[in-house]
Amino acid sequence: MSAYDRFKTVEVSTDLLIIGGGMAACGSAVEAAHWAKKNGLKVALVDKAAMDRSGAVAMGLSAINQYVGLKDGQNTVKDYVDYVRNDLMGVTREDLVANIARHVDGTVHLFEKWGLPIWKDENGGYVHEGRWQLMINGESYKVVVAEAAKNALGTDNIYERVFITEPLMDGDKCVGAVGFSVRDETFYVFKAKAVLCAMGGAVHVFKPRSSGEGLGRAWYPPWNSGSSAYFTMKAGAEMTCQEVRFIPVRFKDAYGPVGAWFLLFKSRATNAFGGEYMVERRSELEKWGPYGKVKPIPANLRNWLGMLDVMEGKGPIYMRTEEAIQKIADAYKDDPKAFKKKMKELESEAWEDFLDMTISQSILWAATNTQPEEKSSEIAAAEPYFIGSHSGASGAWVSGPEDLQSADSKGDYFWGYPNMTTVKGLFAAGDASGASSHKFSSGSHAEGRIAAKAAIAYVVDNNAEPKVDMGKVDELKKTILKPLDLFEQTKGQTTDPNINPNYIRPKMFMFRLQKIMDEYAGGVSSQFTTSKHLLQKGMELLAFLKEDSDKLGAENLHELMRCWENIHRMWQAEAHVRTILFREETRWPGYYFRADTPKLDEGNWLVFANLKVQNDEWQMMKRKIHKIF
Ligand code: SFD
Ligand code: AMP
Repeated sequence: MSAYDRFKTVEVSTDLLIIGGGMAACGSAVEAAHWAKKNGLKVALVDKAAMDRSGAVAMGLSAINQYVGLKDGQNTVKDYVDYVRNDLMGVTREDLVANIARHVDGTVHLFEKWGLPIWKDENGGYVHEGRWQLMINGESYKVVVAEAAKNALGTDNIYERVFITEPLMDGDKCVGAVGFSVRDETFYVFKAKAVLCAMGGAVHVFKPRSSGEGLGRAWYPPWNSGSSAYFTMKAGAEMTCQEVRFIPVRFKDAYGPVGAWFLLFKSRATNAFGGEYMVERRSELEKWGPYGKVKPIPANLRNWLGMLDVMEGKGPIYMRTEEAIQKIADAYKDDPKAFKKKMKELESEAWEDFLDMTISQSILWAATNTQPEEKSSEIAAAEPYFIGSHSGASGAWVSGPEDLQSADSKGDYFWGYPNMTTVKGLFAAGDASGASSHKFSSGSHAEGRIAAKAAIAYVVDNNAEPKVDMGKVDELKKTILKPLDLFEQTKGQTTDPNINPNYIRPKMFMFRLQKIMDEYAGGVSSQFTTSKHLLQKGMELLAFLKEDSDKLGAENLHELMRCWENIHRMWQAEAHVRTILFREETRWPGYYFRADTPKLDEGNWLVFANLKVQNDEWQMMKRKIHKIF
């Protein structure tokens, strides 16, 4: 029997469908439940994993990276907008950033109310890692946030371990989604009056530094596989900033984050000769327009200065953990007892930073006899990620709020419902929405709340039953399940199931995609450098890959998910390559360098590079940047 005949079909009808169970989706759930109750509406949520530990915050986090401190007058919304605009080299949607900034503190207070331990100082104030960041004991961060979401929605309305593959459309309106269970042979059809996409970012589009024995280790998690980008693009939504990948500098090989070291411990990074690239290469910053002169120096430029050292053979680059710890403890050097106590405290904070969010980094320290108070650790630029919530910006182009528009921006940035994409009824938040970087875990949750409130308002205004073409759903069921049949029918034709001319297994498909991106689109192996000619060649190879995606084979449900994850990644890849090609300048050195257009071009390219896919045609377009604050 074919998979199509074997799989039972389950239909679920709801008013609002939230797709994803991560930070943005959990925020959406809490807010949607509140407004749905007031309006007698139904909300369902579907996650490919188990919400308690799904998404980027699975392992926990050691800081909340966005807290504005409006009530205490620590900062203003404008301060945050200025910070984000500068960090993104001038390319940002100020209305979206401001909307999140004015709501994010409330989200953080909710986290605390729900039980998340936030560090306190002796006066009862939050302990800051940096200006915007709060230290937390965050190993159970996701469990705490998911519990609130589950309580709000009720478990009957939550579908876990269901992988969403495609949007359902009624003309230009999104009316639901289809997917399959990764535990039993069930095909799901969700029909909804509005859909909120929050399926995270994309990892493993590029070849990772960790390959072979280390494959699967990454900073951002590999289960963030491009579903948000695919879903919104397939629905026909306009996308933005698809060229703005994020490359974080991380502790080498286990990807421990650096924020706590640079900001809390005030550590320096030095090269093998003891030189400090942030000091020695300061003059390089002159080349990057007004953005080289701001504080903090944009993340990509900080990367770039370190990369110049590496390219000159001055590596390894080290995080000087021992120096930073000694410097802090030095204040107690005249009191041996206090000194010992402080050293113990610093040592435990250093380990906890990683035990809270990147456990493998602590394991690597243990395995290499690294005591951070005695020995430096290597840091390196990681592979590129697509993550609109952190320091990248890729995602769907969404409407901003009406009250934050200027006379100029309103026509371009506002179309009725905050966080609605250009597709009717389709909303996006977190990594799924673009041009509003630096929202992180807290801002993604806050943005989820904003989007959910707007989505419920949309349903109240457009309360018609979704029209779903069941013939089309049937076709989708056949296409989605096809890899299972292809594998089953042809697996006996060779002795090794990995090598078979009839199908390609998802892992091999992913390796092929990663090789193309690594070599042609500026990955780790090509020092993040590319050019028009390399990109054009890459496009040629991506077209062959796309052709072969029809031949993906899956041995079981788990592999079927892997097949679709990689198709989603492939679309993210194509959007990226096309947008780097379109933008004829280098604006984010340290994220990527276009060797044939090696300079910033403020005259022609201080704009958003957007795209849209319709009837398989990709359209590229420039959109104006409005200064509102
Ligand atoms: O230190 C489908 N992040 C940090 N944020 C902070 O606030 N503080 C930190 O300390 C941060 N750092 C950090 C961070 C992330 C990671 C991995 C590390 C360190 C090691 C960033 C935040 O985590 C991030 O900004 C938010 O989590 C983004 O939220 P959101 O909701 O956009 O994405 P998600 O949480 O990953 O959730 C995605 C969900 O979608 C599901 N999903 N469901 C159904 N069908 C499909 N096809 C699906 N595809 C995905 C997922 O299961 C998940 O539920 S530090 O480095 O800066
Ligand atoms: P990271 O651990 O690198 O993700 O950083 C956590 C937070 O600190 C993010 O908001 C970063 O943008 C910020 N950050 C990290 N390093 C620096 C630095 N050297 N200067 C200023 N901000 C930083």
